[in-house]
Amino acid sequence: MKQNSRLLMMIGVSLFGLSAVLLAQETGVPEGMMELKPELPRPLFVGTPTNIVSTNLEEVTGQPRKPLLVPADVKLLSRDKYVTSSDSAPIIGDLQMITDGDKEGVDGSYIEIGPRPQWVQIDLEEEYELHAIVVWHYHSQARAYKDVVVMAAEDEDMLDGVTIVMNNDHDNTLGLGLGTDKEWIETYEGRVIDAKGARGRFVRLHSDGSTASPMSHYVEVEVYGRPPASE
Ligand SMILES: [Ca+2]
Ligand SMILES: [Ca+2]
Repeated sequence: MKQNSRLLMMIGVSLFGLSAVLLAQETGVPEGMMELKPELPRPLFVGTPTNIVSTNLEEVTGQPRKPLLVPADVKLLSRDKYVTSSDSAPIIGDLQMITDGDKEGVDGSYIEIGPRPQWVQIDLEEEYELHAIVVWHYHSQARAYKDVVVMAAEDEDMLDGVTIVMNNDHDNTLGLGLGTDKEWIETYEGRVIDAKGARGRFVRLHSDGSTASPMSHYVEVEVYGRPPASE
């Protein structure tokens, strides 16, 4: 009887080991990495709308997005961090709502700035190695925002150690360079941008209205990263 239970235990342990190996193979997540899984708000519409027209819009496939792998010690850095903007007096809401953790798409959860090109900027208070920036502009209605340029720098004026993390300003409206990234249709999932280890204390997000309005909107921005490796 004792031997039987030991045997069963051994089988159990090896099955557990096997399933762990299979799981690692299935997910394809290399050691030391993890899939970034931002907490998501409630969806306000379902399905992927195909009636949004814009010259630089990515192809709408209806497929779930590819997961972003980041180092396993990456943390959310931006919660409740101070936000400034080219428009210091938003038409709707308060700039600090961009980092308050509320990602709901409903009225009262987004800010409106603008019109035309504007930016918002988060001060992370220290320099970090950045791995992901997730942005929810507005998700109670399908639309695509224009001239989205995301950059990181050491200083608040974006002069020192500047990295352009993404740029979908394909015709250089903002004068920051020709962007090769695509516009996307906003959903409750937000947009996960790979920051590829860019360094910076300040993160600035540009935009220039959307397919729906000349104003820009933000529900939430999250910045994920870790302390830079010492040199
Ligand atoms: Ca918010
Ligand atoms: Ca443009």
